[in-house]
Amino acid sequence: MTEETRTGLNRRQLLGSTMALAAGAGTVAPRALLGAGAGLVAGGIATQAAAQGEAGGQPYHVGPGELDEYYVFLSGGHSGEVRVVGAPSMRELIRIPVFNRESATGWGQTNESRKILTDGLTPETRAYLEDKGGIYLNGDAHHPHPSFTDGTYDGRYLFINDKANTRVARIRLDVMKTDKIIQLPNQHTVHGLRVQKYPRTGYVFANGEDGVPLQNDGSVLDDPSQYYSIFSAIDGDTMEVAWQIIVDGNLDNVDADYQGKYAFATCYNSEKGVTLPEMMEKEQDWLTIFNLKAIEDAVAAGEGQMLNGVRVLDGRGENNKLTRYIPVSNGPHGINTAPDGIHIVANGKLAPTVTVFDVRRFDDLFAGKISGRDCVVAEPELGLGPLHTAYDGRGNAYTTLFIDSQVCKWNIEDAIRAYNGEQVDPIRQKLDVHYQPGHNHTSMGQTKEADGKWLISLNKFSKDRFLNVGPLKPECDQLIDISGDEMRIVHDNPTFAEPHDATIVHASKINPVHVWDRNDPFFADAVKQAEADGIDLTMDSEVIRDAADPSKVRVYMTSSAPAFGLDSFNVRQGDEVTVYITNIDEIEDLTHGFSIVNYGINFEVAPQATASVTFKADRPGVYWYYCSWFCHAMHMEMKGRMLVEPASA
Ligand code: CUK
Ligand code: CUA
Repeated sequence: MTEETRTGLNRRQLLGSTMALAAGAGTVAPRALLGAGAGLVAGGIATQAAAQGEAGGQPYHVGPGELDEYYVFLSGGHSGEVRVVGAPSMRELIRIPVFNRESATGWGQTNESRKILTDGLTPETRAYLEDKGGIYLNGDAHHPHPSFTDGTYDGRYLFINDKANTRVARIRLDVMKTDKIIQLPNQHTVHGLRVQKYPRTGYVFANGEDGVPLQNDGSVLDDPSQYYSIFSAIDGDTMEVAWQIIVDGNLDNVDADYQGKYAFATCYNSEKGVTLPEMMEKEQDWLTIFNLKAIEDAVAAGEGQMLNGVRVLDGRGENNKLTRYIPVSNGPHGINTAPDGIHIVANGKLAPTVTVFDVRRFDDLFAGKISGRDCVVAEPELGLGPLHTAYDGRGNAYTTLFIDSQVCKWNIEDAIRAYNGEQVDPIRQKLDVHYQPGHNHTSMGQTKEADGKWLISLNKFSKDRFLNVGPLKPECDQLIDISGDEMRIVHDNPTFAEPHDATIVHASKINPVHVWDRNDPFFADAVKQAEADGIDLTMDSEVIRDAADPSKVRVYMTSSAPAFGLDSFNVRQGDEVTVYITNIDEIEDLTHGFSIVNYGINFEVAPQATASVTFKADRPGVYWYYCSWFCHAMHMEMKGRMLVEPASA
């Protein structure tokens, strides 16, 4: 039942009447009343709190100057970035560039970011990108997941995958900057990504989706029998691949248990097909379970093979000691561990059911005492296109139904009773969402501290939901109040291309710094070079020509509102110039930028940071550089000239 059907009014009618009422009431925000439609109709003009109380809801309006209770980390999808949003307001707080090239921060242009973007590439990719600017310009970010300690978020890192170019990135949550990106060798695409919950992260699990030859050098082409999908575990502390497992089928999504013993992935295309009909042939695919202890023992014993610097083990087939394959209906998609630490739900996608496993039975499964299907404790039929499931910590699960455009709330214990033959309906409510939901996520719902307050439904289609912007529509994120017995949509907002997944983290778990620490490793290379040149970055502004290679020039400049340390500097046409800007302002939020006109250069320098860029001064003439972040009343005057002397003919 939707909000519309309960109140008997559609959104626009309600909005219209609310506007009129709000005008009379003076202080009542239209959005607050809109969400509390039931209260409004029953009681006329009501304050937000009273209206929400009557409807059994919780406050969600965040007024000007008020802070949100949660951080939401949204993947930017094929934008390649991570977006940080506050909940429940859904206000966008910041974007963190990761796999993309970003104009405001200079991500992909500064030396600091290029080092992060290039250090972890495979040698083959490095060679491939050599004449293409050295970095990938695209990324397809799907699954943002923070690091855990003891079953809940510890505020250290956020990990995210790039499906398009087989990369995994780590973001430091203290500064909200990407600090490591690695490309996985031997693997082709990274789709599912989640992290070890216990005892800590620990491992970052990364699913290889597509199968390719192990040595993908052209020696094997159109022979799918020699294609392999790979499952990788990355050490979250070092960001090195710990081990890889060759598996049967294509891996889709992954999750881990609360015991630190198993990771498990949904798997489609058990047929190993390369065309759609081939992939759809069989009725059943698998849940693939990885036994972490058995894998670590095999790695320690030197089993398997070393391939491109990584220990690769074979986890194919029945009764190998590393993996088990449990049959589930054709094409399962999401896999989600419940906060009870016991139940795991694989979402049917092409089947109307979800399959519930009891993780406590996996020991016996690996010991050969029971069969895979003996681990299944429920299989409720929920509706069409179940993709992902979230939890409220009160025993309920919330599954997105892609084809039905609904979120289905159901009770895990009742589903188990029904599976055991009792006459109970586990379904509590179906709520229309707008439209075609993919992932959903509850507040703290992927931790043992699931608090059952909010659910976000990430809908792939928005259709008529917002002002038309032409053929390419935004996606639609909807915030749903799940604190009461009934789910209620309280807010929706458009998003751009396209958040697959999100994580809702209580603000108390994240403690970002206010200004940079001058000792931060992010700009340690610049500090080192300056020391070698006898420069104190926080004091000196100076041009230094390299003694060993006179075509190299280093320009050191402080920035302090409203002036750069140099009004101008001279270089020669053809010089390789590196400009180091150090923001010596200590005031929070006083960010400067550095842009050189017609040289295609711009980047940010936040308080106490150093940022640098290297370029060839191959255009002679006068080029103004200016501060690109509005920092001061005399921000427009914060500029200087780069004078490029023509090369002598
Ligand atoms: S996937 Cu996109 S909706 Cu990449 Cu997690 Cu399911
Ligand atoms: Cu510095 Cu604007």
